[in-house]
Amino acid sequence: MTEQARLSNATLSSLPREVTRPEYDRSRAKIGIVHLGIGAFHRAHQAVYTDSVLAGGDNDWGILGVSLRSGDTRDALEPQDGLYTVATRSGNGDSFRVIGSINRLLVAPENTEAVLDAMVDAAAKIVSLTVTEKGYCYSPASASLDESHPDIVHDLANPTAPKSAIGFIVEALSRRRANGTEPFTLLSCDNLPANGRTLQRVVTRFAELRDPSLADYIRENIAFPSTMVDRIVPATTDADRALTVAATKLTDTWPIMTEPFSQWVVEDHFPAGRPAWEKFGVTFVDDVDAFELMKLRLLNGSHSTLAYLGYLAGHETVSDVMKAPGFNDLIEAMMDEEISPTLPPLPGFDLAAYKTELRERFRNPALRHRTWQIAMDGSQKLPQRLLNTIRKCIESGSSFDRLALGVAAWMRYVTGVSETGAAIDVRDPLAAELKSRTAKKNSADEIFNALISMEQVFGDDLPANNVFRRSVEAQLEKILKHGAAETVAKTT
Ligand code: CS2
Repeated sequence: MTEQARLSNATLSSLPREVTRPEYDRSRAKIGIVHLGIGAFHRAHQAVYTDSVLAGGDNDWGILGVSLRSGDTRDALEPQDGLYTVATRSGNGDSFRVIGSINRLLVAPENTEAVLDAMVDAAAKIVSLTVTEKGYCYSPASASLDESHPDIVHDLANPTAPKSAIGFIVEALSRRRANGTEPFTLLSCDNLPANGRTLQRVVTRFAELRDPSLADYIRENIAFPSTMVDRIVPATTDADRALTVAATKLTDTWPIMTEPFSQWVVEDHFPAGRPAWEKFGVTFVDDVDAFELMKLRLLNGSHSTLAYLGYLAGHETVSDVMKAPGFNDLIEAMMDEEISPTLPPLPGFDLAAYKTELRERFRNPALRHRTWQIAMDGSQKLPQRLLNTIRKCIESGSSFDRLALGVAAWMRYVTGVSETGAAIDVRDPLAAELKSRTAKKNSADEIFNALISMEQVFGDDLPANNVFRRSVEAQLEKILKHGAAETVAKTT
């Protein structure tokens, strides 16, 4: 087989007709958005909506993508002029679209000043983030800044050469204030409850520790709209790269695989201006909290539950898990009986249809979304996905055995040994602590006791709550005795 040419501005015109591509003059775009955390999710979601804005003729909203850690994305995309392919995959077939909204890429540890310069540039009106839960350098249970976090300690000691997203944001705002440049809007696009307010809390606290007048400036001048983001984006594999070359006849070293569904609900508070994203499917609302809670608890809560139980039961992907005995019923009952009653009302919203569609999305046979991928960073995900929902059930005196099964599966998973005795590659910022806490713990009460005192995860209420203890321990007991597959198959 001959080597295919690389995707780039120069080769765009050779794409097969059925591949959608930027038809606008990319060179005219100004950098209006600096995005921190230029990973697969951003490239499948906000960058796609913004590509449509640029195609619509508004050149003010090109994206500068910043990686806060590794240079992988820059290395893949720079030779492609920032272009990449999004493959939208489902049981009905695939479609391919080349996205042109990423105009420049920077790797923060290699080029701190260039990142700060871009953030200070007056044309940048929005700084957006997908840095995942752990990128907020907070305690997940309380959602307040973790002042002992190594990156925060570093950034407070070296404010002009930051490492964390929080450090970059505060330094850039400080420079804009000093220059008299209008501030930008901060747009969190991570899966956190009230993500705008959470970002505001950690940013303001960090600024307070640097200089209280800077914190006042931020309180008075900076907008932090909350958002709910939703699109399933599995990690790209070599098979996906081959699929993309076959369809586009060009080599793309980092194409993105995703599903047809995409949703973005945003609070409309952008004093410095924003793209007309509403023309391209984004919903603007006054208050996003109810949407965010619905999505976090129903989608992400179910996802994590399927991931831990499914991994333990030996399934590689979510669609495999959904086919295994009992899983669909478990998730359906968990959504209807345990999660839905905890959700704030969303008048006019068809919740039943939303839940049915969610399960359909999990079944998408064309997406190979690995249970292991979703299982990552559980210590950061559990509070908002499962534990807050359980708190609501405890408050109302209703049962939550299925949610407890999800928590128990996480506890079993982080012991680091699978049901066949193989090692589990537990990826989590607290992996070392999880490992040492669970070492040589075998029974349900030993494992539960080893983990429940992690205040960052369980707060100061759940460790003392006997209803919680009884329910989670009982489920953990079942998983240990019968294995995850049988436990799920028998759960009604
Ligand atoms: C997933 C999410 O990896 C995970 O933890 O639950 O990334 C999920 O696919 C997205 O939130 C969907 O919008």
